[in-house]
Amino acid sequence: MIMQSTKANPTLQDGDADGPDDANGNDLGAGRGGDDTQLLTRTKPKVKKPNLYRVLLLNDDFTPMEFVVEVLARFFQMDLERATKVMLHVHQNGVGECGVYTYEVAETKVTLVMDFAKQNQHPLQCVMEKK
Ligand code: TYC
Repeated sequence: MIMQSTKANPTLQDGDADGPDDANGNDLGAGRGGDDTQLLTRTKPKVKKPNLYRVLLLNDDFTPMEFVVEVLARFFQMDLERATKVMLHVHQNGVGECGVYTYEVAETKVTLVMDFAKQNQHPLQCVMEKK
């Protein structure tokens, strides 16, 4: 028994408790079956890990160290000790991680940092990369 392709609506997926479903969540027909009143009942918790992205700062020769520390404190909630360590790591290694976030959060952080650097006429570069 094929019910309805449920790909587009996660609330409808795998809602039948009567037996095996195929890879698309369609009821394969074993068990009680045929009970459309159960279509909206999720039986298996569906847990998906989000894709994660590192936000990185790049070193340059011109941005003042104190400005980078300010960026790390302001946009990445680091205390001064942590921010100073990360800034020095970037200064010495060329690149360093500010944090790991979901796509939208990482993208927002990059935009905020780049806008803040531009406003202050510093060439600081902030990028994201998939983990
Ligand atoms: N290299 C810079 C300086 O000597 C400091 C700096 C650190 C710049 C980290 C950017 O992401 C950076 N003033």
